[in-house]
Amino acid sequence: TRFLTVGAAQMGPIQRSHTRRDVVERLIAHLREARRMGCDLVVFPELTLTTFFPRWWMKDQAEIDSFFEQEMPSNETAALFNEAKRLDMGFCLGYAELANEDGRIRRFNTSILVERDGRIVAKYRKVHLPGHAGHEPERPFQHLEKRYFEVGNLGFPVVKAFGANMGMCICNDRRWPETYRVMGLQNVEMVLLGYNTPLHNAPSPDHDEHSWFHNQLSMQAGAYQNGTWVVGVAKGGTEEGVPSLADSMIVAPSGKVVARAGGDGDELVVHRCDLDAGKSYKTTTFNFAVHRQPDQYRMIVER
Ligand code: CDT
Repeated sequence: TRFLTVGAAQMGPIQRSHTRRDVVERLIAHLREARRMGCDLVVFPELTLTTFFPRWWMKDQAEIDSFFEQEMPSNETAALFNEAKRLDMGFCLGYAELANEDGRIRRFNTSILVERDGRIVAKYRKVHLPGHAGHEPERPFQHLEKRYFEVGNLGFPVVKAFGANMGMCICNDRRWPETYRVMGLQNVEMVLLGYNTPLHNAPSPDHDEHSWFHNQLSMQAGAYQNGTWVVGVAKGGTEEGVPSLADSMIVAPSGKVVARAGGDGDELVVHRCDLDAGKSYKTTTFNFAVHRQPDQYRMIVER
């Protein structure tokens, strides 16, 4: 059997006054603890390097772009890459990406997977962008991902890394079965995902009390139905006055939660994952080649 020891590096709040350098210092503290606990891979949340800026309506493009990274590694994140390499550990990092592509500037909500030698081996750009594009001042805070980001254009890639088939998705993606299934069809063995989930959703406040349940339900279903590990990592706590779900967790291919954060601050949740644990699911109940009926699912891609 193959094992991979993974650390879900939950982060407490990152306020607007915190610099990239402040954040990277906290990320490095996570790496060092993860090393002591025998981790091979550390997973950081969505938009790890700054506060969750889509909560604000901004018009000044320079102000907006101050939350984006133009290169990776950057001056501020080089220390993270160097420390991980020195410790012989990989990591997954979410950040706002400013890319110059097809002759124009494009902005994505991105995560990358970095191998032990410091190489970026996979990139994912968030597909399901929640929230709204226009200013809705009646909300206590905004959720302007549809304003600040384009829909990701890389699909859901699954790559061989850390001796496994690794995939990524980001936050709202975890609520959609298609996310996991597209990776399941590529034989994914571990899905790495970071999230920022405010505990209040203005258009549907009756869902608020179910935030914990919906988070867990989505990740457990995705894991079980595709025979894959799911590593869900929060930025939790109260950030700029907005309380967010913590509850980072590692879910086995059985759908069982095997490790979980206790608090809502910086906290490392570790599990030694048996990468072959998904095999019995992939070869029986969810043997796709034998049991799936894609002809009957056409509507899914036609509408
Ligand atoms: N970051 C992110 O995708 N958060 C969403 C909140 C949606 S409320 C408009 C989530 O699905 O957790």
